[in-house]
Amino acid sequence: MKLLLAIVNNDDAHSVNSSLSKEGFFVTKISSTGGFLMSGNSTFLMGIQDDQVEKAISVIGNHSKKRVQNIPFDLSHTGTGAAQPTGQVTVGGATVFVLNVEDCRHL
Ligand code: 2BA
Repeated sequence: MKLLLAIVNNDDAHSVNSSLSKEGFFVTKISSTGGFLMSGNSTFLMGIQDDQVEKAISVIGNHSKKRVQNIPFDLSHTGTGAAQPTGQVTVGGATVFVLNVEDCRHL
């Protein structure tokens, strides 16, 4: 068994969530914050069988778009405090971690 941790843009979260559920996956969605942009994203937790990993990743990938986002403030912490865009980064589609699960019990 595996645990998938998938970090997804908030704008894609509803579509990813409903598509995974429709495909029969059990999903937990957690509200999270990216450490670099400090903006909200969504993290999905999914306990799944090994042979379902590629299918789950494919569903997530099909509903997660890449976006170019402005860096909203000075991340170099030079102390200007200016709320000016200082550049752009490409965010997403999704970042997916696949972890081995030793045991899982529904009690
Ligand atoms: P954030 O940390 O807010 O990062 C947003 C985007 O900023 C990243 O997009 C990447 O393009 C850029 N970025 C992040 N850290 C950077 C750095 N130290 N220097 C330069 N650019 C940087 P994605 O790579 O698509 O990541 C989207 C979100 O997924 C991230 O939001 C973070 O919440 C999560 N994430 C991505 N890689 C991760 C990792 N290795 N571990 C934990 N979380 C990760």
